Amino acid sequence: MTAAFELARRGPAHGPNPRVGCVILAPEHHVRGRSHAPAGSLDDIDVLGAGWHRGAGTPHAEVAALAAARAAGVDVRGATAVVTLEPCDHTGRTGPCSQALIEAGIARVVVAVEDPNPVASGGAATLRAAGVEVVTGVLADEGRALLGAWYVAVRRGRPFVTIKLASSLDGRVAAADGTSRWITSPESRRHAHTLRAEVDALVVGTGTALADDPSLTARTPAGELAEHQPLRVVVGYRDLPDVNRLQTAGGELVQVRTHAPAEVLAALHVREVRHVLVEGGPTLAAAFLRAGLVDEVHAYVAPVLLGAGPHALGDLGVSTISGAVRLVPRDVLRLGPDVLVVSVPGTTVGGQSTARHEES
Ligand code: AOF
Ligand code: ZN
Repeated sequence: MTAAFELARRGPAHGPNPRVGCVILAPEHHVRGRSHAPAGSLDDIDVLGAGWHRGAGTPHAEVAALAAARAAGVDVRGATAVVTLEPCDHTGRTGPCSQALIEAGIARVVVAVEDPNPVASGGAATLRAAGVEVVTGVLADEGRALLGAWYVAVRRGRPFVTIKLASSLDGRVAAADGTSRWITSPESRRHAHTLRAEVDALVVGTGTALADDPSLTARTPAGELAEHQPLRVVVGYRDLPDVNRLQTAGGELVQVRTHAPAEVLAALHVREVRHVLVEGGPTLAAAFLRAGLVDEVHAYVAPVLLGAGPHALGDLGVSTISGAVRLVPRDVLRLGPDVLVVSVPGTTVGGQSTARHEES
């Protein structure tokens, strides 16, 4: 399974489909149980085929692994398929993997995570009904972590939401006269671009679009456009007559005419967007937090003091300290002179915040 995870990681982190890996083991493997093989090493195991999913519309991991075995001229009848996600049971962009495994004569399927996608799930039951032995839940926590935003988005039926804040040490995003370039360091901005290249949509409010005329593209450290460009989404009713950079090369520009975060997410869910990055401004970020529609907060903090000027976040409706939105820190990263704090919403248990867990 560890090797299947490695294969899955080769797939793209963005896009409507999950990252999935599959390894097909010779029939005698699970009988001999070569437990002395180091974790993740396939050297000592009889692998008949391996594959991973390369993005929506391409073969699923199981089909890719079966094709690799076929290309190598090996017989997979009676073999074990180790898959990071339950084989699908539907015809979507491609056919059902459950049938492909049955037709190939696979005898046993080992799965990390059950498919949370109601449209595609059911593969385990179909396989069992056909006489295939199925084991699920192997290294499931690691499998869910690998599926990341996709897993949460598909389970909740709405995109996973990351809010990005970038501010001075005193929580400001611009000086009193509105100038804001640059508060955070080049290292922080580079880091933010790597995240942009992994999400499906960048979301800003009309206020930010009109005031900053951002390009909302994912760029490489050399300043070129990254291979994958997320959708550029502007939320709000105002027309965008003068935006220039948003019209230049990059992801498709979409305006969602609403102020309700849930409606924004519903519109993007229809487009199979799994992960959105809300980049501001303060009003839109606050609206998502007030609606309880934030899964992760990325706060870039620069050792800069402004003492005046707008804040990173608008009114959350918190009037007294007991109402504070307390998050659970997950990661702290130093980026040049700056610090990135990644935190997630918590559930408060006896005054202590604990991270909200995503379970099957
Ligand atoms: C993948 N790759 O390796 C596996 C998937 O639209 P489709 O036909 O590509 O189906 C996508 C669904 O299939 C996906 O949401 C997930 O539930 C299931 N399994 N998908 O893209 C794979 N095994
Ligand atoms: Zn499939």
